[in-house]
Amino acid sequence: MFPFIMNATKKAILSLVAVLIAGLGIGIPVTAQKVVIEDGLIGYWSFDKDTVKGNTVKDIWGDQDAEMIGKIEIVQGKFGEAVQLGGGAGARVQMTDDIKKAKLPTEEMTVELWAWDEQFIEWGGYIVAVQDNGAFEKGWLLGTRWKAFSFALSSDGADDGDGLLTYLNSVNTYDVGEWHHVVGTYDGEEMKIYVDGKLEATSRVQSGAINYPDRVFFSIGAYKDDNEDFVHKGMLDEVRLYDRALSEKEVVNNMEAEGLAVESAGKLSLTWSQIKAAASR
Ligand SMILES: [Ca+2]
Ligand SMILES: [Ca+2]
Ligand SMILES: [Ca+2]
Repeated sequence: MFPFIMNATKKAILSLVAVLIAGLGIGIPVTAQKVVIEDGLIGYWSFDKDTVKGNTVKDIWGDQDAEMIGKIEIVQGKFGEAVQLGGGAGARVQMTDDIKKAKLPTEEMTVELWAWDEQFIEWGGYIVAVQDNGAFEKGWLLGTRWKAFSFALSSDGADDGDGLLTYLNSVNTYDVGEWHHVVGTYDGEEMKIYVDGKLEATSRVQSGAINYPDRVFFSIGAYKDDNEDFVHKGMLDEVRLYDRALSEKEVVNNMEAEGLAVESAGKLSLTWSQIKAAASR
C-alpha cells in the first residue's frame, strides 16, 4: 500500500472525527447561558473543588480567601461542589476575624447563596458579619429563624445608641432537605428578602450606612459572634456578596446563572467546567 494514498477506512475515520468536532462545537451553548452579574460583586465563594486547597476556600472574584475551621466537607452541591457543615459549635468558614481587613459593603449590599438545611434552628447563620449581644446589635447576616429565612441588618439611621438590628424574615416557611436560593438586599432605604427568586418581605426600618461593630467573625456557615456559635447543619453553595442592591430582575438572573462569564479575566477554571459540563450533556 502506498502510504500517501488514503484508503477508505482512513477516510471514514477522519470524516467521523470531523463530524464529532463539528457536533461538539454546535453543542456547547456557552453564549446562551445566564451568567452571574459582576457589577458591584465584591466576593464569590463557589466551593467548587478546584477552588479549595487544603483548608483554604478561594474567593474566585475578590481576594477574601476563607479558612475552613473544624469539621467541614466539600460535597456535591447545587452547582459543582458545596460546603457541608454538621451543626453544633466550633466549625465555620472564616474570611477574617479582623474587621479592619474585611472587605464589607458599607452603604448598600446584596448577599446571595444557595442553602440546603438538614435541620432548622432558631438562630441560623449562613453568612455572618454580626454582633447581637443584648441591646448591642450591629452588622448583618443571612440565615434562618426556625423555618423562615432571615436577613438581618443594622444601620446608622436606626441606631439607638448601641445599634439596632432588623431581622427581616421570609413570610413563607420552608422544608428541610431542599435547595433554596436566598437573597437579602439593602439599598440604603429598604431591606428585601427573596427566596427562589420571589420577593418575600420588605422593611424600611433601617436607613443610611451599615452600622458595623469593632470586631466580627466574618464567616460562612455559623451564627458566630462574641457570645453565640450556632453552626449550620446542611450545605451552602455559590455564596456571593455585592456592595449594591441587586434588582428583582437581577436576583432572578443570578438564580438561573451557572457561574461567571467566559470572558471574565482569571476565571478560566469556571469557564472550562461549564464547557466540559455542556459537552457532556
Ligand atoms: Ca459550587
Ligand atoms: Ca450574640
Ligand atoms: Ca440597641
